Amino acid sequence: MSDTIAHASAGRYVGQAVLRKEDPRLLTGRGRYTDDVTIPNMLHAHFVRSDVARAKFRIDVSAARGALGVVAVFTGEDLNDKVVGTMYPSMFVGAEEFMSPMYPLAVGDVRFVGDPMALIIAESRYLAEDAAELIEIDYDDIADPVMDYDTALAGDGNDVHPNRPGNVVMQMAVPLADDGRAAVEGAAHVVSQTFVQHRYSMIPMECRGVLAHWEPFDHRLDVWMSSQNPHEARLAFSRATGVPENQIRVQIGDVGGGFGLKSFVGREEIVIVLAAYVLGRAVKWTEDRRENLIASAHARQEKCDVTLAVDDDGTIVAAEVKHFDDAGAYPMPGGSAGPLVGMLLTGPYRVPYLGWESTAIYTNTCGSASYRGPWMMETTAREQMIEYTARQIGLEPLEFRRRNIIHTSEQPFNSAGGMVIENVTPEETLEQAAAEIGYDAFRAEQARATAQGRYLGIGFAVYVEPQPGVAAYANEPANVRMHPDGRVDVFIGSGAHGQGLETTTAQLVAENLGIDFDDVTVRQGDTDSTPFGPGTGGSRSGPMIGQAVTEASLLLRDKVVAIAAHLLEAAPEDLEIADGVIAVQGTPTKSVPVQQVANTAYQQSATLPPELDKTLEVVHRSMTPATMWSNATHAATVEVDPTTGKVEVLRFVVSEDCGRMINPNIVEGQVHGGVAQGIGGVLYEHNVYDADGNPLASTFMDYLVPTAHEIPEIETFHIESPASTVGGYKGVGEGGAIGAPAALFNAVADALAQHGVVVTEQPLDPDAVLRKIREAADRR
Ligand code: MCN
Repeated sequence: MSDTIAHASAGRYVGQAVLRKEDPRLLTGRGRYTDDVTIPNMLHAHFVRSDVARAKFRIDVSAARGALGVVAVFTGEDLNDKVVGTMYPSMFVGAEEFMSPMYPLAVGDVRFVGDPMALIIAESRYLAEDAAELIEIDYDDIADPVMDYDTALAGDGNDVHPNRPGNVVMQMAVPLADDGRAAVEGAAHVVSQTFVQHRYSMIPMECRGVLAHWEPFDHRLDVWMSSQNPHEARLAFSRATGVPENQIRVQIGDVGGGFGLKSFVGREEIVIVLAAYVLGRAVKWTEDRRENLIASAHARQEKCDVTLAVDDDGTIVAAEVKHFDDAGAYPMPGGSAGPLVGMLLTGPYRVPYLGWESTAIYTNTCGSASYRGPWMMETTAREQMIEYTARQIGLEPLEFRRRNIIHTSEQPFNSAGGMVIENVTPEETLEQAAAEIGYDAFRAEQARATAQGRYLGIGFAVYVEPQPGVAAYANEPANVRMHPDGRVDVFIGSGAHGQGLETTTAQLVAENLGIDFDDVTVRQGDTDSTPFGPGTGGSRSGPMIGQAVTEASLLLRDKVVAIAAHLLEAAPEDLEIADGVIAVQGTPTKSVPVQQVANTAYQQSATLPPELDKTLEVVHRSMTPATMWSNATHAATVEVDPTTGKVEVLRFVVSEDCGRMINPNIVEGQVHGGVAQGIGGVLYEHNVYDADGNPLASTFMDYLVPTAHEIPEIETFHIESPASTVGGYKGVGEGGAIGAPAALFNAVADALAQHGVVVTEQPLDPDAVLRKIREAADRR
């Protein structure tokens, strides 16, 4: 291992596996989710959705309007013009041309099964759903839906949105330069293959939900919603309704998972807020699981045509990729991460030349949204291509990686995709994962098993993950306030949705202020009390909340120490804080409790010199460093049953580097959750459609989410290398879901390759695996 890798030592709280503050509440059923909030006289909403993928429609809601308990029924014609500004969230304002037209409710045309056509508001959800039976809908001109890349890009005028001709959401390219083309032409091996990833999605335990209340006399819009991004939501509601931001309060409470789905405000959430605004009553909508599965957002349906040019000695000399992304009918912002897939394709490898093109298309399916590592197709395609190419040119995949991986000594490394990659340890994690999974021993066991007709395989995935620092992500706030009793509140601009920020944020404050962990309260997810923040996304809370909270706590510490220095008649630089007591270094008897300092500042301030700052409060905003990266290697072993096609995951090893860990327990939990989603994605989960655009997985009987039985123990190892952030933290939340699919896919591909079977497409459910085995047998 390189000696540039420093292993950070644990502090009193930072680096410790402190038990999660939120768990007693959440595990005893005392969490407060959006659906738990009630307001007297609130109304309940139900959406009427399209049953067909593509049609013109007429809707008659008159009978429903007179139904028992119904207060209002809105169609697109009634509601859409209530949007005074834009439907686009702030991050993407100005980039509307890259996005689908966004209507609150469908008008005239429906574009996917689940498209919201009307909203019924009634005294109860039951009455609203009963009234839906009275709505009459006529569908005309049902054209064949656009369901695949070829149909979408045929250029025959068969457009999902007439004002988006050619079905192109976004297309960008940086072609291979002439030198790169020459490198391909001169290479000993040029290998091309297409890799297909299928549609699966976020599936949070808590579906989406929103409760909105407009108080016309106070000019006050109160919104409770299940969100990863309360401030962004407030901005979106302000733009849609015209209510100024400071008259809108968004609170998120506890959030039962988001995984990217709740990063942005969806059509339904805008519709509920508009309806509450129009009616002047509180309106609640809680998405049910069927709606969540067919109409919230989908992800991952992408394919890549990849070419690698390789010299005789196994050195990669150039790469080219054409990426296609099915964004559905109404992609959400962040739903198509195409340019990142292209730019990141070379990942942790030394590839001198890269050409890329990325195209996102509209289809008559549920729109896409960002899902935990939304650009992860670069890892899926690259890591599958690495192993595929290695087999084609007769090299061990591990050896092929070793010959091309970027060493720490080569960093900062300017990638062919235009990125500056630094502070990453791909080689170290690769070697750690290979050692921990017992690579050589497994290969020997595999050879014996293959001779007996068994299908054993091993696969790897190595990736480097950027934590973005652009637009709203360019800064992160943290405000810290000490109370007269010495306890501290910390206000962060984001809001946890499962990843434990209440705990890690308190650890950071306690560590840097030298106070007790239990004396810190984390305030989050309420736009009235917390500073504007960009929410959680891009695995940036660890690095950026970590940095902002560290800096704010140290600024507050300076103020506390300055007052203590006066009380102790000592120089501030001679003081230290530990366990809530400030003492002169080397003379512990000369000390004062933090609580006494706080009490003096607030209640006996006249006893302090006028020049001493007595505001024990810090308002802080931290700027994002130019580059932030983390990285990991995943390795899996599997056995495939050639008679049933079932894949058994034997072992799953992760070696990750998120820099200094704030809480190793939480870091490992993040890795485990992401890997479970990756395993579920490759083997079980599929938002499958038929050719007419009907979703075939609309319950958990059809959409298979893995349980503890399907997920093996995930063995997690750490490398803590330096980071660009204050505190040394890098992101980890998305990584599990980025690396796991490719590692598992490669393990299955390796098992099948031992018997001459080639796979390049997900999912790898038993049917698909068996079909591939039979096709290969038929060819022999
Ligand atoms: N952490 C740490 N040490 C580090 C880095 C992070 O202890 N060196 C901790 C953080 O303090 C935080 C957690 O690990 O508690 C994840 O941090 P980070 O990687 O910064 O990611 P974010 O907090 O920004 O979370 C977002 C990320 C994304 S983008 C999705 S999507 C996601 C996720 O992580 N969705 C999740 N993790 C999830 N976990 C749960 N349970 N539910 C989701 O919906």
